Order: sequence, then structure tokens, then C-alpha cells
Amino acid sequence: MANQRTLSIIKPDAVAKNVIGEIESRFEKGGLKIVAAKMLQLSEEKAGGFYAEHKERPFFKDLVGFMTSGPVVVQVLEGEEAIAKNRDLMGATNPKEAAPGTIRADFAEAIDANAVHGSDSPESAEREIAYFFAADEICPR
Ligand code: IDP
Repeated sequence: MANQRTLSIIKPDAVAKNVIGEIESRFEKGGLKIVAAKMLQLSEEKAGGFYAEHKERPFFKDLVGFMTSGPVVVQVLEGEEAIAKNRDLMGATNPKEAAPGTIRADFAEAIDANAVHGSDSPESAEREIAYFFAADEICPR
């Protein structure tokens, strides 16, 4: 098993619901360590750049609008198989399809307001972590 890092975002809907702590607790209880974290208000440019791979999709404008609708918490999670483990803890993209007990099943309302983001591959994780964090903002422990 490989020790990995992954980029996690607690999205504006979950921040507005005041469940940051409950979501962080899922990560910690799931064996992941938070090794970097900050709260940010994303600009349209920053949110659009983050989701650049979706820019031709019909939901892109709404996605950027949602991601800039309030503050987010961006963070780096570290642990064994952290990328897959985080995706397991998050549940399916559409909360209506997310397994019981996952973050999206418990805290998200809809596919376009689904509480959390998590990198989906080692390549995405590397790009996404560098998109938000300088090397000296990450604290291995
Ligand atoms: P993921 O967040 O589970 O990796 P992606 O397919 O990468 O899912 O999509 C990125 C984000 O775009 C999703 O989390 C969701 O908020 C939004 N999204 C994806 N598909 C749709 C859709 O069909 N309608 C509205 N929003 C969508």
C-alpha cells in the first residue's frame, strides 16, 4: 500500500451548513491526516481553472457559480491509499446514489451541491494540490 496525498475541498454548501468539523472527523476517523488546510473565497477565475476539464460541459457555468457562492475549505489529506480512501469516504458524485454513511449521503442535497471534492487519480492530486498549496504550506507529520 502506498502513502499518498490527495486534495480535498469542503464545498460552499457544507461550509454554510456548519458541518466542517463533522466532515473533518470522517477523514480523521477514516485514517487520513490533514497536513494542510485553509479557508478561501474562490474567484470565478480560480474556480474555473480548477474545473478546466469540465469547461465544455453544460453544467460548467453553474458549477463555477456554486463554487464561488461562499467560502470553501481546501486541504491536503495524507495516508495509505489516500486518494481512493477519500473517494470512499465521500461517496458517489450524486448524493442520491451515495452509499449510506458516506459524506455525500449524509451532508449533500444534490449533484450540483455535493459537499466535497476529492482528487480522482495521482495525476489529479499532484496538479490540484499544487493549484492551492505551495510546498512550504504542507506539513507532513
Ligand atoms: P467528482 O466531484 O465526484 O469527482 P466530477 O465528475 O469530476 O465528479 O464532477 C465535478 C463536479 O461537477 C461534481 O462534484 C458536481 O458538483 C458537478 N457535476 C458533475 N456532474 C454534474 C451534472 O450532471 N450536473 C450538475 N453538476 C454536475
